[in-house]
Amino acid sequence: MATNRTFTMLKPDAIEGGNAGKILDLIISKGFKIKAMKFTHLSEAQAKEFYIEHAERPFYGELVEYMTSGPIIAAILEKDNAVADFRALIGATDPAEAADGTIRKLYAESKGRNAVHGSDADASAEREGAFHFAPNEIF
Ligand code: DAT
Ligand code: MG
Repeated sequence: MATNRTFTMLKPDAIEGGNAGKILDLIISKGFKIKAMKFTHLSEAQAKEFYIEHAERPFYGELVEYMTSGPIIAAILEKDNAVADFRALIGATDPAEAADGTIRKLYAESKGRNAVHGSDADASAEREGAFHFAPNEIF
């Protein structure tokens, strides 16, 4: 995947809260193009593997439990400077610290239930996109 792509998930609280359409509309309005997308429900094994870099953190169990608590929307997004621009659009991990107008400020409930995932680097975007999508599901 090139440096103009990033990976996102709309997390269970965003789906459960009925905010998926509004969040996708905001993402598209900011110039991101959807290159792949699916509505899915992570298994415990998938969530553990996806967040493996956090395995030693105290919140890992809570994170896996939350991410498997309901369905998510996973997507690959394309835009110039996709990774950095998308991180700016989603805002800080903790919605209390997220800037006005960011997705987490608008829709996140808490640091743990924070509405949306965004890759933190090009290598992460590549790994995370490939984790969720086969080559023939990316357009
Ligand atoms: P981000 O999602 O902003 O990249 P991260 O990679 O540090 O943040 O952590 C991944 C997810 O783990 C985050 O979106 C929510 C959860 N998380 C992080 N820190 C947490 C904490 N202190 N307590 C509870 N959940 C936390
Ligand atoms: Mg992260």
